[in-house]
Formats: sequence, C-alpha cells, structure tokens
Amino acid sequence: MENIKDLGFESKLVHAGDFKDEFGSAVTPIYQTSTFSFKNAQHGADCFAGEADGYIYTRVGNPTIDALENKLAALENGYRGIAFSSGMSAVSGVYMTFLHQGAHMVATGAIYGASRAIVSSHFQKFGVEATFVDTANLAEIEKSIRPNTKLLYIETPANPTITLTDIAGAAEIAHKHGIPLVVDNTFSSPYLQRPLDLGADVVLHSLTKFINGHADIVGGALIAKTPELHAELVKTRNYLGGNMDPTQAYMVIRGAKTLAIRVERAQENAMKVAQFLENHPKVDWIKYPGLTSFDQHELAKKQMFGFGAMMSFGVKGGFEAGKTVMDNVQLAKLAVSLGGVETLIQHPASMTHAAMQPEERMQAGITDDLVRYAIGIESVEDIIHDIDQALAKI
Ligand code: LCS
Repeated sequence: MENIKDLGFESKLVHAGDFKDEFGSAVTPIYQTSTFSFKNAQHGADCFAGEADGYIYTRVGNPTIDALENKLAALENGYRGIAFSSGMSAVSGVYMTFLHQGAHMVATGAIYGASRAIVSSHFQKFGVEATFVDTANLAEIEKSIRPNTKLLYIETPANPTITLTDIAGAAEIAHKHGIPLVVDNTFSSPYLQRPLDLGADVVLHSLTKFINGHADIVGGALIAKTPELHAELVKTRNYLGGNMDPTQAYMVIRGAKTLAIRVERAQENAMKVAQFLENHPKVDWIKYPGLTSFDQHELAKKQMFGFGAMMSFGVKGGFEAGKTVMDNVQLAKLAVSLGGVETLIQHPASMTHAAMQPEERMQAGITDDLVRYAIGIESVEDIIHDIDQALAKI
C-alpha cells in the first residue's frame, strides 16, 4: 500500500494502523494476553532496554492496542496515540504529566464535569491550582496566565454549552508562554476537527463517544504531536496503569472504520433538528454551530470541517418544562454519553455536570434550563417527530 500519510481520511479510517499477522488476517486480531514470552534471557533484557523489538507486557504495549494508537495518530496527524482505559484516565494522564506541586493550569470553564471536578477533588491536595475561564475570549486566557502556569487545556465545542475556542489563537498564547496546549476533541472527532494541524500539542478523546460510536465500550486516548511529548505521556500511562484492554482496543478499531459515514449522517440530521427547534414556539434558545444564529458560526466554519451532532437548548418554562420534554421522548434515550448511533438527551446540571458547584456552572454558562441533545443516525423524520410530540406535552 502507498504511504498511509498520503491516503484520504476515509482510507485511513479503514486501513491505518492495521497489524499484519503471519496468517494474513483481514482485520487486526485481539491479542488477549497479559504477557509475552521472550526468545531468551538476552532478548528479554534487550526488550527492556529498548534495544530489541518485542512486546513485554500488555500494560506497556500490545499489538491490538498499538494498532489503535497508530490509527489515531494517522487520523489526527500526530506522532503517536496512547490508549487509556477511559477518557477520564486520559484526562488524569494529562494533568499528572504536565502539572506538579504548586503548578497552575488555565482551562475552559464549560468542560466535561469530571474533567473539572477532579481538579478540586484530587489535584488541589497536591497544591495544583486551576483557573477556569471562558476560553472563547482569548483575552481571558492571556489574562489568566501566571508565571507558574504549566498547561492550557481547552474543550471545543465545549460540553455541554457548545461554546467554541479558537484553537490556533489559543496555541499562539500557550506557545508564547512556553506551555503546551491540550485540546479535548471528543465532540468533533478528527473527522470534523484536527487540533494538531491548528497548533495544539496534544489531542484528547473520550473514545467512548464518536470514535467507537456504538455505545458499547468506555475508552480514551491522547495523541501527541512529537516523540518527546509521547515519551512523557506514555510514561504516565504505563506507571499509573490506566491502560486499555486489547478487546476494548479491537472494538474501537472496528467502530472507527465507519466514523466518517456515521458523523456525516448524524450532522446532517442535527442540522435539520436544530432548524426545527430554532423555529419551534416552545423553544427559548438553541446553540448549534451550524445555525447562522450561533454566535460563533464563523469560527466553526473556519476551524471545523462540519458542525457536528451536538446541540444544547432551553425551553420556555425553564427546568420544569425541560424535564417534561426529557420525560416524554420515546425514540431518544434519556441517558448521558453521546456520539453513538442513537439519539440521547440529558440534563447537564443534574447529570453530567452535577459534580460542579452551582456557582461554577453558572459562571460556565451551564444554566439549569440547558438540555443537551446528541443526535444519532436514525431517520431524521422520526427524531423530529419524537421531540415535537415531547414539546407538545409541556
Ligand atoms: N471529555 C469529554 C468532552 C467528555 O464528554 C467525556 C465524557 C470525557 C472527556 C470523559 O470520558 P470517559 O471517561 O467517560 O470516556 N462525557 C460524558 C458525557 O457527556 N456524558 O457521559 C460521559
């Protein structure tokens, strides 16, 4: 095959990272083993010294997991991926690698609830401080950087407000201050946004979402831009032990092959659903990057290849009315998570972002009336009919 780097994105989805075994297996097999035997004592010593090829132990490397890591690197145009047991394990890996006692980080205020809550629940006790700001406003980032700031961490579009951050602008600020920019790309997937090409240093994914795409595993990954960053991050993963399981990796590889066609259909549906909600008399407000009424529509066009399948909205009558909608949908599942083939709806203030303090939620724009809607690949008429009949119950 030609050099994988020269192939189109969809070809990379299908082929990049493939592990070629001696039987010519059409797909990368599951190497469900915890350990690997050495040819002899010298080979074992050489593997440990990094002077010989060979797998040692699945926490630090496994052919199925390698295949996924190489696929992710090809998709994000990075040096190499690092697979984790969950998205949160990847988030902790970032914090553990870049922050030390007395260090400070600047991050998007509206990020996944646990990515924010873990700072106060665990990292503060090591003397780590964080300033959460509206990173849509680059001046806020610049203003928050201190001499001890060691990390700029953004999520765009942000969970659950859908607020965007200008990745290239954020990278410029980070690099001016000599710190890395880490971008959580979960909401877009590499099909719609490639942060490393825009100047980011590390990309983070909850693979649980669009990349696996079938709501049947939990997983996470980091993709490092350079060998140096990869070496630091993989060391954290290997010592902390947040590795992925080979079967999990196999599932993600299988799901990733159809990422483009799933996201394409989901965002086509999302655009129609958003237009329907925008014109619905019971809908108070809606945020979807594809709408021209979205205040960052131009930035979305600039840094994304499409508008995605995630939206948030509020209905007239606030939280109580939103509850009625969530209690009455029939096709959509009332569930957290996102990025699967099925449409999901949930209430961040009481679910995904409940771990944040109420004042933190307010500051981040996660209002009590905000309903998050993750659009799937069902027939769009059915999704619209479903939300329409639920809105009629208010
Ligand atoms: N980053 C983002 C943007 C997320 O949405 C999530 C999970 C994570 C990281 C953590 O990944 P996990 O460990 O769950 O694989 N978001 C969820 C959500 O919105 N609903 O349920 C989980």
